[in-house]
Amino acid sequence: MSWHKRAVIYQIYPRSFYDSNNDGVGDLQGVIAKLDYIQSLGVDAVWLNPIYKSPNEDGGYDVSDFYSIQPELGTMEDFHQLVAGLHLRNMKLIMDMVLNHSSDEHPWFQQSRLSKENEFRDFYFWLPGKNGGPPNNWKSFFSGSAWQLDGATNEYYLHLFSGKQPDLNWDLPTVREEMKKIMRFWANKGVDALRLDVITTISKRPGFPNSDQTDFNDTIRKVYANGPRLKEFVAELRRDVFDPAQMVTVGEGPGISPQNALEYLDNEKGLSMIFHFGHMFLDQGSGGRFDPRKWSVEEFKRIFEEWDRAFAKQGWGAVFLGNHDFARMVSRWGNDKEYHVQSSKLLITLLLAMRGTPFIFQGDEIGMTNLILSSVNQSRDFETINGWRTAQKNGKSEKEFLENINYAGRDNARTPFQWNDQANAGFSSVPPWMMVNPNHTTINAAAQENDRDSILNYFRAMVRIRKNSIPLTEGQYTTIECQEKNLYVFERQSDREKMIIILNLSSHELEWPLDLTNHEKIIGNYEERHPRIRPWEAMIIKKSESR
Ligand code: ISL
Ligand code: CA
Repeated sequence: MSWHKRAVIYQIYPRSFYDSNNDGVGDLQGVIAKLDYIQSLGVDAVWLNPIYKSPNEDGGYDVSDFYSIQPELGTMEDFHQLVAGLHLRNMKLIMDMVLNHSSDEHPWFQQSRLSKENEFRDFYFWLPGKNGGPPNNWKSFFSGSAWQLDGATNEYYLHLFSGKQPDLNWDLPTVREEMKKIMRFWANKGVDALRLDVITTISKRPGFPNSDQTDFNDTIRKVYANGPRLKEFVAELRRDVFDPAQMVTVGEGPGISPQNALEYLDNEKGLSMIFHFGHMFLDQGSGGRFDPRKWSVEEFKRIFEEWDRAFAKQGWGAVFLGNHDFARMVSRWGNDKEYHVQSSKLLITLLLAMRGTPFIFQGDEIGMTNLILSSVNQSRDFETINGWRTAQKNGKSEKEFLENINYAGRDNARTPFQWNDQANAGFSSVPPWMMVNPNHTTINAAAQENDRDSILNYFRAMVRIRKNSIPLTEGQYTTIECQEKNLYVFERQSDREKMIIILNLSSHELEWPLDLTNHEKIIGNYEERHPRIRPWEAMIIKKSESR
């Protein structure tokens, strides 16, 4: 079984992890300084968000040089030291490969925009306008049109994200060869795996037809993602890069569905695993991220069940409840007030007991929460800042927009890691690039390190349990139906052992869904036994060895 199927993976957003040289920005030496902490979590690999040279309009996802390290994050020497430090501790490195677009400051684009005859012109998508406007009605993930008029040649170029992230033309063989060279370069530096940024959108529909979808997530699925040559491109990368370099891959798959995901996970020609977004769009209305909708535990449960069924026989899921693009998991799915500790532990139990490779986002192992911004000016996220421009045009008040971003904005995930209760949460000795969450005085790693009942030590215990349990790593998944709709109970079963995971995703006491006699408690987030299941109670039990 490939290492990735047994692994627990820790995601690091380096700018917000630890600032080793006190310039206010997290850096590679900061990650190196914390390698013993990372290893103490029991994780097997680190996914590092992009560290390439970038104007940093989109947190490094706008790459201007794929072959060099962003100066404020460190040097190539620091990178070599980080790889060595991880491998020394028997941990692997997953690099974030930004394939769908480059920065507009990349030399390729600087050339491409010069003239229609330039040799790099077709590295990107250029079209004349229509009826005095953009070539079609495509909207950016970051609000506004997905096209920008460029004066030099009076044509529009496509950018599914910000205007500083022009989409690369993967239909051009030279673009594919250039991207393969980049991946080989990093593979030769010891990178063990790649997280493939928005890989599902790299094949565009010929002729750029208008979108006939009103719901933005339908637009992603039916218009931007799953293009006609996507499967072909994935197979080509697998043949020319991933297999030769023996690299594991995890695709970021906005727009995939349980019905089509396996197309990209073929054993010989596909990716190793893929992030789906079924649950991550659950609380988004037709307007996308800043158009929240109520979600239910029932819906949440069915999504996990449906996706597990999709990967029951082939393919492999990457399981996550939060990352750098979404609100903190305890604030979004749990209760970050009176049940902050219990619900953090419950979500950790869910994440680490689910079938598929679990990805834990930095800070979720200590229960970091959302940040409350009091003004949009405090945001450091282009998606939010640009979203506010559109919201204002649509007459939304700042108060209403602030509610939206305080619930779903990406700033929530990008506050500096809370190391201790000192100034700047011990992240830096100077005020960081991004606001520190004031609750770092109580929620921080130092306060939890030696507390046996802390979220951090619960996470460590759950990692140990998962890695020593065949059912939890390899076993089949089955939902156990319950009367109580806020109870999520499922089984993980190998041919010799069965674990039952019981989760109360509510702030109410409920009846136990099954008789616990003859069952051994493996772990739980409440100590003593209780006649009813308590608010946000999580428990894993297994049938006692038959006497
Ligand atoms: O915003 C989303 C749709 O609701 C997210 O799914 C996310 O923006 C999308 O999946 C793409 O994310 C990736 O590519 C972006 C970058 O901003 C994100 O940080 C990255 O995870 C462009 O590179
Ligand atoms: Ca720094």
